[in-house]
Amino acid sequence: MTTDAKILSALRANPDGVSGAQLADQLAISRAAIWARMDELRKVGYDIEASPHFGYKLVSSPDALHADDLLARLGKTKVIGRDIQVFEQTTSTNDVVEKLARDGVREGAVVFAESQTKGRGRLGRKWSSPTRKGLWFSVLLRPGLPPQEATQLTVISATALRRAIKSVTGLSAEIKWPNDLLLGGKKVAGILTEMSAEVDCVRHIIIGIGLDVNQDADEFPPELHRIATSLKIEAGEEISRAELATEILRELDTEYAHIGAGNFPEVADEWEAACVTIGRNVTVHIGDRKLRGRAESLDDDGALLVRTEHGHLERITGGDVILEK
Ligand code: BTX
Repeated sequence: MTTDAKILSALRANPDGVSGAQLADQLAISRAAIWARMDELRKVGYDIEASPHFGYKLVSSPDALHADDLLARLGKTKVIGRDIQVFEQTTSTNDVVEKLARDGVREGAVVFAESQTKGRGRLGRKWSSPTRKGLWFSVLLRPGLPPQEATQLTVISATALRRAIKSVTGLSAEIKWPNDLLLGGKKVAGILTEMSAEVDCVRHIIIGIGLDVNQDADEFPPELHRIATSLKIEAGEEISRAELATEILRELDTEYAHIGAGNFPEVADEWEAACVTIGRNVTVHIGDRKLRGRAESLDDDGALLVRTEHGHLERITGGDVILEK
């Protein structure tokens, strides 16, 4: 943890205040250095009161995301969020993490951007990522799975996202296979899983998550008005993005450990229970191919099993699923 992360962590652990002497002792730096760091933190929007009486006290945090703050809030995790970076703007956080992956960075690294100029969905579709309105981030994983099991990671990501949304806002999102979260039938989040693999083993996987948090209805581009929503619209209040981001990473870390321990079927059960796709008549578009049938269940690798109108059971690992009435 950086010095600022340790300071923020100590301030959060001591809501009534912590003395400069105590902090200096804990962090093994001088009181003057602590004072200087507090000043820097104030400059980026942290309201930190200081008095001879109670020492330093954190009154409020800015809405902007700060890597040190996210690390401090998250505390120790097994894998996910061991390294966090926040960019004011990037093209796509998936591209930034792809470079990290090629540079050999260890798994668990997370990159957030306050806005993306080339945020993308699947098949090169555009993902709207306005400044500080949502959480736009990507996670680097090196799961050592065979490529056909990679869908498991999209499944655990959707489950983790859903849990975090529930615990921070109380809202129950539905999952649409494989990568959408819906509230009131509208898309509130999307997951873009990109993989680099050998024939029999995944080299790395990048999980890109876009979550609409604090947009008002009129802040979505016109083409998304009918199909997209935000947590603020649904909950009726502004949501703390830092709190939500931390909760998502914590849940993702727990779920990822489940996969490592071979407990994917349990996660899959939770996923299926929240999934609007299962039990519905669907049309699946896979490239130029179109398939109609009924989505029956998820298999052990996270693939969707669809009973076609001709009675075959098809295993779907990608493509676009349209829910029929
Ligand atoms: P998708 O292909 O399932 O969805 C893309 C479609 O979703 C678009 O064609 C559009 O109709 C709709 N859409 C675009 N922007 C939004 C939005 N903000 N909210 C709701 N609907 C929208 C879904 O792909 C995967 C999206 C992943 C986005 C993350 S953000 C961080 C990371 N970096 C990056 O470039 N992508 C991922």
